[in-house]
Amino acid sequence: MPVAVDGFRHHPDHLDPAAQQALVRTVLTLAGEAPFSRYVMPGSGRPFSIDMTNAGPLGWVADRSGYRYAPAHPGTGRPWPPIPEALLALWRTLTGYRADPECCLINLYHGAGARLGLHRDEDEQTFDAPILNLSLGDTAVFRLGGPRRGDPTRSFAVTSGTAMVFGGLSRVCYHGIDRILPGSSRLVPGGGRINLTLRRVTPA
Ligand SMILES: O=C(O)CCC(=O)C(=O)O
Ligand SMILES: [Mn+2]
Repeated sequence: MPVAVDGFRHHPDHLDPAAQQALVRTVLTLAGEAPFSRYVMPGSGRPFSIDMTNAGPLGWVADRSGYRYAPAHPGTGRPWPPIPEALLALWRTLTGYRADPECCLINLYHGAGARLGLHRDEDEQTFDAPILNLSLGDTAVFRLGGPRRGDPTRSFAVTSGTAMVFGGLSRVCYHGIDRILPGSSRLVPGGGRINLTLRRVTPA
């Protein structure tokens, strides 16, 4: 474990190559129903450097007016597709949480400029449940800090097939993606990294 923060668990190679391939296919099918969008940041309207979509009853969305959870895709107006059974099974095994996740945010990082600034996941109504984070494709440089923005941070590489669980104190810790290492994996067609972030949004 590269980082010791209460409640944080890092499982490199949790998904074998066949499971990783199957998940990529699943994500591409989902993206056929709920296309990836390039959200913009509240206020500034500056675009993110990654593409996002969701599965589950609630999807995380961002626009000029803020960050929130919404039951439908902002572009198509259709409900998000259900969270695939394989992901629910991973959630149940790895988190042991008493209720299923309501959101699977799907992040697609492509190219040298793709990153995600330091932030906390705090748009949920409850921080009771852990967050499950799955990585597919190119290696990412993940940064993890503490519960306050000024706390020291560390970075470590996260490779394809890795599962990370953010429970306990780590649930409210700042984190982000400094960059990906383009070309470090051939898993994702066209290159890049897919991250799946599974969250409980409402109290169970
Ligand atoms: O890509 C990652 O591993 C982190 C994603 C993340 O922190 C988020 O979507 O809130
Ligand atoms: Mn996050």
